[in-house]
Amino acid sequence: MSGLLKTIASPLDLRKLSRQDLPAVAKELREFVLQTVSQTGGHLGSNLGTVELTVALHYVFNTPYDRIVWDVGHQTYPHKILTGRRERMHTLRQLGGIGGFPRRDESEYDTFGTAHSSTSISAALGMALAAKLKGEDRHAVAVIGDGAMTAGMAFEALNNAGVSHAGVNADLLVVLNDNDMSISPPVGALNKYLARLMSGNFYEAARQGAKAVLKNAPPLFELARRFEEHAKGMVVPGTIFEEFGFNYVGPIDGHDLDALIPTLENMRAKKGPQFLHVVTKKGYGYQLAEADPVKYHAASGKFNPAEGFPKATGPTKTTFTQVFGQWLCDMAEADERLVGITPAMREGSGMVEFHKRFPKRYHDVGIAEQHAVTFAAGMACEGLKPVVAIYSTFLQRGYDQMVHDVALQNLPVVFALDRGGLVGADGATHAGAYDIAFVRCVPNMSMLTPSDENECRQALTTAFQQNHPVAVRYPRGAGVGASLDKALTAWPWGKGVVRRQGGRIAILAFGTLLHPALAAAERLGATVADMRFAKPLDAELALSLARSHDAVVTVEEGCIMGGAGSAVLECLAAAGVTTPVLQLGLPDAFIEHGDPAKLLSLCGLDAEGIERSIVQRFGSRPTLAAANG
Ligand SMILES: Cc1ncc(C[n+]2csc(CCOP(=O)(O)OP(=O)(O)O)c2C)c(N)n1
Repeated sequence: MSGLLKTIASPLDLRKLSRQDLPAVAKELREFVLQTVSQTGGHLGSNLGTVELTVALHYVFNTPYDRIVWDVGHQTYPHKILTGRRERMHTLRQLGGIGGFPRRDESEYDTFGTAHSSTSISAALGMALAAKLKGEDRHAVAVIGDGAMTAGMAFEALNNAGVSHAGVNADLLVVLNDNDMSISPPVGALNKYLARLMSGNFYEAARQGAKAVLKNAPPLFELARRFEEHAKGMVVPGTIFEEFGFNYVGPIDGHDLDALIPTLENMRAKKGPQFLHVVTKKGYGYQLAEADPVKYHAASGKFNPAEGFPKATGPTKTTFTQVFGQWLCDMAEADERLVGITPAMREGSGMVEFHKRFPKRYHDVGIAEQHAVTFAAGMACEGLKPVVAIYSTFLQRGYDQMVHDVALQNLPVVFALDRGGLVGADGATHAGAYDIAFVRCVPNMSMLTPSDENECRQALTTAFQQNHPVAVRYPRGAGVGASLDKALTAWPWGKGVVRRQGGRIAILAFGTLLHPALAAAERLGATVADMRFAKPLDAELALSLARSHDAVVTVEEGCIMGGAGSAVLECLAAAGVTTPVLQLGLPDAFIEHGDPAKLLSLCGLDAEGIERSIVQRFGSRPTLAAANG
């Protein structure tokens, strides 16, 4: 690292530099982001695209006294580097290292924890009004992408921010970082609207105008004001954001510090809700990422910046996501009522091929989980068979819609819940820890927990054949590598299977932890059942195993509280069966980012951990082994 960046221990140092130095800072910062991500993996394109914006915001605003809230927070690497974490960036997303998203416990500059999108305007509005109530003159800034802006929550916040609150107007600045991309190309009417704002000569004229105006620097403030008025005047008759009650400025070039800084200075001086529309390019400054922003949204591991992301070498294991994608195409072929719905996660949910082959039956609804679920409900009312592909963690957003719109009306919607369980480097915000608990308590809902790739395909087929709502949850990444039956075979409804017959202990496994459970059982001489259904629970199997063994152990990669193990306890209690039960699963704690295998081991959910817990609870291993004969 050369020159300036290493002199910046905090934004205070940045603010000591002259304006002329800032392009050099931005250049070094961009290089540092690229080098870091090439070693650690993580989000790339969005970070490269927000370098200048980050420099400008920390230069103009008095952070951390002034609050910057980053939406999603996947674009905060430049922010982390400028706010005292440069030397720890090599630990990014690793166990004990710094997180890939803002965290209040990591830095006072991380004003609000994010990772699920579209929360920034609400949070920043709360901060802005709190400042007013407390008589503080701090500013609150929300930085939100055009993708995140498609969510209902962002509009709920805009709707609330633009009005006075008992006579008080929030001094809130919303910066829309418009790069014309979500993870995949953006969808919806808002996107078309933003494109219209930028179309024609308007944006180019504003850009050139800014440059011309700002050439003869002082007094900058006045010139910036003129630029702003110039820009504003060109948007006739007022933007949708003005209709919401904001003072709209833009669009301006988000890579041009000479446009960004005076405009931000100017807007900082204004009272009431302000809206700045900034245009950036995802992956800016790194040719490969600019050319293929979908691919370069995030790196899964190390790469050589000169060569780009490595090509897969040799056969890689099929992931559960790929199993789902293949199943979706096969089932769509077999049943024309199938429609596939994704809230902006085409790639992550394995739907690229389905989109290609069945474009009319593919629906990317934007980052709008609530809408995705109710939209599916509407289609189900009309006799279609919707499959909502949604990460377990993001279904949390669509919970009421699942309860009120789908389950209450008993509509046949399939929820394909990817990333069930721990997710590794993305950490607690993305963990699919609660789905078994929050789905199974809802009447009419069922919850299937396949244990391997082929079971995943079978579970999806089983779910699709029902005439009521069913969730199928499967984890991130690959499983044990089970080979896939070509046929679309369904399971007998509500039935588990005994996978190993043993003695005293019966392990009831839900999902992919069946395999470490089998390994532990091998050493303990225990019985193991693949329960397959967290709901409806195979009560007959659970009760017969409880009655024929001295102890029952439940295993799941989900929260213990209310999870599948709880279902077993409820079943035993209802039948008056008093066999002791040990519940293994995720503890009542948020599990941080890190290597997935390490995290599972820390939670005691690898084979050794399962064995250890059983021995601790029910006696030493030799005794058990001897008893099992
Ligand atoms: C509620 C929710 N749904 C989905 C996601 C997954 N996700 C992360 S970033 C992203 C795209 C965000 O696009 P945009 O806001 O335009 O930011 P950009 O990456 O383009 O800078 C999505 C869909 C999420 N973080 N939160």
